Amino acid sequence: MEKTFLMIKPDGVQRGLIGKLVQRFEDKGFQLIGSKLMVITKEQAETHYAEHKEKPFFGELVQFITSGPVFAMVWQGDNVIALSRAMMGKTNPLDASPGTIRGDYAVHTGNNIIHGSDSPESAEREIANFFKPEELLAYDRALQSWI
Ligand code: 3AN
Repeated sequence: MEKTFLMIKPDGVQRGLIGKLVQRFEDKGFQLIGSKLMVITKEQAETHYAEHKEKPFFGELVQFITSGPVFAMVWQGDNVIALSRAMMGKTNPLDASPGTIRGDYAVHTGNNIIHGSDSPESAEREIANFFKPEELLAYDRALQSWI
């Protein structure tokens, strides 16, 4: 089953959006298999955003993501990577359609509420950066076969 790493960023946590955002992914039909509220270390942030190391906003990005608690999650389901990215909307809230998370809740690119892995390789790397294998639970859900 495909897995993805989703993270409600410090702005989403401060704005009290954890419940609403978890609800969206549950409503869609995905399964939450791990989650925790955590303050991520500078090292974890730099590993997570390594592809942006040369960008002018890198320092700001690391500063922001380590500035307060984030809600880190692992979700699973068919096509969960692409479908959760579609639910998040475009990176720049100016381009994010209404109805998407960023379209509904975000104004600026730097504070865009949520992160989601963009490929199976990123998902594997990001899950390993934030979770130990024993923090992910395999369990059956009675309604799974209806989705
Ligand atoms: P996404 O989160 O949609 O995959 P990425 O991977 O291109 O987007 O960017 C990672 C994060 O870096 C974004 N979520 C955003 O917080 C930040 N970011 C991207 N582009 C900019 C920018 N031009 N200025 C400030 N922050 C940016």
